Amino acid sequence: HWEWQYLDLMRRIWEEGDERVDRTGVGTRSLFGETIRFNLADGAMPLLTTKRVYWKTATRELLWFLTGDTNIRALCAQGVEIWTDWPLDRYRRETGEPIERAAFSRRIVEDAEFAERWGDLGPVYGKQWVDWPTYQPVGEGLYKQGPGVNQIAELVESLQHNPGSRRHIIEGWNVAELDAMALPPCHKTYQFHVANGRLSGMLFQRSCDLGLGFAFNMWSLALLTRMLAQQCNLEPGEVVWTGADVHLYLNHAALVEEQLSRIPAGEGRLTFNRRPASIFDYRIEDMTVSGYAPQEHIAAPVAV
Ligand code: UFP
Repeated sequence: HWEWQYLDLMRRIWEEGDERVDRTGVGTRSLFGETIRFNLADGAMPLLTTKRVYWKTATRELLWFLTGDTNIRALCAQGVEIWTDWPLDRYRRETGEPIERAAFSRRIVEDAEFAERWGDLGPVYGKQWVDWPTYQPVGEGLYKQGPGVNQIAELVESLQHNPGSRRHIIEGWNVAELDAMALPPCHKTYQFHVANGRLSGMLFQRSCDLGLGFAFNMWSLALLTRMLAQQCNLEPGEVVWTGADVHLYLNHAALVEEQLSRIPAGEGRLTFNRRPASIFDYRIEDMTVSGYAPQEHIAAPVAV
């Protein structure tokens, strides 16, 4: 079962990882430079079976990236709170008001002006993926904003018309704008590869919370690859996940112990209910996952 790659990595990090102080102050054990592979043949998807993975949440996030949106409002409106803590933190810091997360999220959904003021994450993935800023010289040392680059649209173009290219890349790491982002991209670089009519996808993730983040990041890599394959009339190939700083937070001991006691079994499969007109037209209702019978979800604290 492919999932042993994940469980073995979890065990290795917990037993042999270097203990380090991290940005969040929680502390981690970490290994540097790890790979996990998965074959997408026959609709198979890399969903962990040793705990329930909320794939719809990850899917809604990916679809939100593709709209170019960087405001959490559309996510909160769908009950997706994975980005809420960053704006919430800023709001509490800047206003001193000890608002509850649920109340903050509700206000974001109900009050458009409030969302405008407090809900934006800065130029994170969505912005960079579909509207990477460009600058045009207009005079001596003067520039004006040029048209944004839609990396996703260009990727579909290049996969369709120049499949042999070694430049099928989506980049999130816009160096000039990192300071303005709530969180610099973790899943920062995707590269795609076409061979024998099959599309494979690879992710370079600079930083991975193996206990919480990985399951989402692996799903999204596979889903994006499947969507691109469908749009480009290619068969799904393989996904290759690579993590640079792959870590377990020290407060995830209970999760690690529980998950390592479980045995992976079965496999989730994904079918698309239709072929949307473009890569930007997918909706959550277009996706059906079957055969996914995971073990119970394991909750663990998120380090912000
Ligand atoms: N993290 C992930 N995957 C993600 C994401 C965040 O694993 O998609 F957005 C984790 C990695 C790390 C933390 O534990 O969030 C980001 O912190 P830093 O920027 O210091 O690496």
